[in-house]
Amino acid sequence: TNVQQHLARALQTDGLDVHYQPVVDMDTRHILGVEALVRWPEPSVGPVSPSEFVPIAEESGLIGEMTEYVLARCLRDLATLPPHIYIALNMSGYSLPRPETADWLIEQMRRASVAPERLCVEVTETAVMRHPAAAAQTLSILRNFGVRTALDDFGTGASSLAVLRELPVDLIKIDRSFVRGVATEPRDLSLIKAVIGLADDFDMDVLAEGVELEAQRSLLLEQGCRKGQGFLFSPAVPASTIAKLAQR
Ligand code: G
Ligand code: G
Ligand code: MN
Ligand code: NA
Repeated sequence: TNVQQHLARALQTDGLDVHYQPVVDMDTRHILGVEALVRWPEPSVGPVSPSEFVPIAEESGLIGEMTEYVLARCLRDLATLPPHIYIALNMSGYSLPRPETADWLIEQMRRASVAPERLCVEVTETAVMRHPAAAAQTLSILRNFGVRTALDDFGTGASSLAVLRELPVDLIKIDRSFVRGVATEPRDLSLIKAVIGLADDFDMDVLAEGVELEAQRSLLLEQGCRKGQGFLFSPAVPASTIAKLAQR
């Protein structure tokens, strides 16, 4: 398609940007890390959302190239950020079950001399549940190397608890659709309490996505969820802005 050709060209001509959304300690508001989010400022049609072009990249075989592009940016930008800040990379459900993925990532990190703890790999719950054994294999290789692992969009993917219990992930990211109602909808609060309890039982850390309101922040903190991401703190911004924010 037309979009596919444009995207292929953007990948070849440095036409994509990578922005970073802070992950904060919701109590102190200090930046703990950032999530890399790809941006396509297509001049002829205006910005195209990754929720549109990532699926196109997956279907057209460009996803490998796009992931390489984003990772290269992350490895370069890590050098400009304070050493306590990590970058979380979204891994496509297409790459996750492939046996070469983990080795490839490790090789890129070695070449860039980046400490493994400075990278976190995010995979969606939906992608994991599609190929649980292969996903666990990729995640466990990365985690043994020292890379952190996170389960993204948690609550939207119908996890098997048996799979979740054995999954080598350090962090569960509660999907923003549940965070939205945490201060107003008793059922959302119940669900969030259950996820926090589950994470605790499985020795996993927990993070709330899409925090937009003070009321959500304080309720989440009260429930023992200390890490958060959302417009209340910051949208995704260029690496240079993160470097400035982190100095404060
Ligand atoms: O940043 P935004 O909310 O527009 O992102 C929309 C979706 O695109 C999210 O689900 C996000 O995880 C996904 N996304 C953003 N950047 C990347 C990326 O570099 N790789 C992959 N696979 N998905 C991404
Ligand atoms: O699926 P994933 O969690 O990777 O998606 C990240 C997406 O969520 C990005 O597109 C980002 O712009 C969006 N996002 C980040 N914070 C907020 C927020 O507080 N509210 C809303 N509505 N979207 C957010
Ligand atoms: Mn994510
Ligand atoms: Na997410």
